[in-house]
Amino acid sequence: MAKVNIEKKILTKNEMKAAEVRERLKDVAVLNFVSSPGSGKTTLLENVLAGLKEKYKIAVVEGDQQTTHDADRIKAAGVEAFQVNTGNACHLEAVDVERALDTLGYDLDLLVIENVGNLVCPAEYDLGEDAKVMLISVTEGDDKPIKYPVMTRACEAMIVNKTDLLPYVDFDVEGCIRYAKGVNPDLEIMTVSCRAKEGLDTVTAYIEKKILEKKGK
Ligand SMILES: Nc1nc2c(ncn2[C@@H]2O[C@H](COP(=O)(O)OP(=O)(O)O)[C@@H](O)[C@H]2O)c(=O)[nH]1
Ligand SMILES: [Mg+2]
Repeated sequence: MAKVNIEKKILTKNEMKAAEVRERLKDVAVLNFVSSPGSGKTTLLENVLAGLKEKYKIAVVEGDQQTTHDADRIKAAGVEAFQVNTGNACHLEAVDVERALDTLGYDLDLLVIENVGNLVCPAEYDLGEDAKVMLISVTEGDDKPIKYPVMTRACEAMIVNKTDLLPYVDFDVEGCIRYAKGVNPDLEIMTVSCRAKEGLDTVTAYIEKKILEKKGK
């Protein structure tokens, strides 16, 4: 007799919550920014969102173990922000995003999530986002995309930041991109310097494309 194997993936509590968040944000572009601490996530958001906020309704969920520094910086740039302090935890969970949205509201064009700074556990947690975006700064070493392949594979785009510091560090941009593409050939790559204000238009265009894709649905 022929045997049929029926396998059903059992969703974790976080995956179920992420699905709920995704459903409620089905017309909103949701981007989850991940990186090592200090790569420049908040600086990039301060720069890029300041322009986009003139056209779109934007909110930011900030994740850090402690302090409200990043939410304060985003608010100072004129964008709504909600700080989640994760205490001992190394990542945000979908329930944190849901809690933030209770305050921020769902009437948005773009929700940006800045995850807790590390390239390990945020890779494993779906927050209901459309895409994860990884930052790497040139002071970190160009091999990070292959040292943290789970994250590299989980991301849609990688932004290489702090290119103004290239003359002072041993960082091979092409080599870094080669490592990254070796792990995830579809990765979209952008290079920027938030300090020198270079490449920011490319990031703005990427985010705007994500907003318009969701609006078009
Ligand atoms: N030289 C240089 N410094 C930068 C650049 N972008 C950010 N920084 C600095 O890097 C540090 C960490 O930035 P921050 O945005 O807080 O990083 P986050 O932890 O990833 O959010 C700050 O001192 C920033 O001023 C850049 O393009 N060039
Ligand atoms: Mg930050």
